[in-house]
Amino acid sequence: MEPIDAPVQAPGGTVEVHSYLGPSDERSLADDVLDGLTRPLKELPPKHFYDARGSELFDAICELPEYYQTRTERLILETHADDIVARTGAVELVELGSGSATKTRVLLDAMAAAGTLRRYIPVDVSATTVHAVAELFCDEYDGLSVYGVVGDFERHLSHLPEPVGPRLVPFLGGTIGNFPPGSRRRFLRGLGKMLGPGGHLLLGTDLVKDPHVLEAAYDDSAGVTAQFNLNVLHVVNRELGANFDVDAFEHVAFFDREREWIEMRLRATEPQQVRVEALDLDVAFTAREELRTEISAKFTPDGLGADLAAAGLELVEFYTDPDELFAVSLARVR
Ligand code: AVJ
Repeated sequence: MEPIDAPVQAPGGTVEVHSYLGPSDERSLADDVLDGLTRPLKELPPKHFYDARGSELFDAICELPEYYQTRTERLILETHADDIVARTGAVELVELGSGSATKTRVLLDAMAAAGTLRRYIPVDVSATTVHAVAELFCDEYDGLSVYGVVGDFERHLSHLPEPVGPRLVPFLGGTIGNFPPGSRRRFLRGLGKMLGPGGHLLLGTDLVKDPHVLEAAYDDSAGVTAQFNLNVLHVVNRELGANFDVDAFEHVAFFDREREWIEMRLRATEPQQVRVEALDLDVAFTAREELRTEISAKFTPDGLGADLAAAGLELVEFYTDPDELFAVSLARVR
């Protein structure tokens, strides 16, 4: 698919938005539900948490006392943004999934202050989001060019424009932890391919720590994470005409010490027969049967180095907070 929108001249800068989503992309939830609910161990990928309600709940999670990740990463970025910009000489920033505009602003501000900022490249599956951030940042940063890409950052990274200079690609929030180890390395290798000459990846990862601290972050006392987890059943009910009895599932979160990841599941409290109309699919849950909804990997510096190396990348700088709760790693192609 080719560009849908013509370049628009904006005061000082330019905005252009290209879309690569086709009809096949709407199949993703249906395909994932068909695959995931017919497996011997039932599973749904975490990307379907984020409808309007799910995104609201996630924003609420980020403010929870138990969920230290968001505020810690923000602090690390604020502390080291100038250093990151100085070390990379970055002139453009690629944003993968543009929900994180506040974190991006910290980096764009540092690039603007250093006088290097030329271009912003938001990539998001939502055309509305891409247009919104494009306009917002175009107004905010004088002379900024915006090259928006409407697409899935897991599949459409080959459509990014050629770099106009050293590129910075943040992948923040610990989202890399949602990938199982093999896909994680494959995805990181893909990111490496789009860095271009002198480009850097800026990777946010949660760190291995006391399991109680980790488990509290995914099972907060206000029950927000439980609501967030259960919301995926509402999504499937609404989008695919399913009839999950959401009240008959309970939230489960535990740290798998061997694999070093948090796992979230939904456990059926009683036997349940679920009909998914759009797929002409009937699924049975036995009492206490669990549906895995997310893994969220936690990292050690060594493990991170090994993943980066396996993806053809090398660590340039490892930024962390005083309590070593979270890390932001700067990496480049080896
Ligand atoms: C957005 C994937 C980083 O794994 O911590 C928050 C999502 N899940 N609480 C994470 C999430 C439960 C979050 N990521």
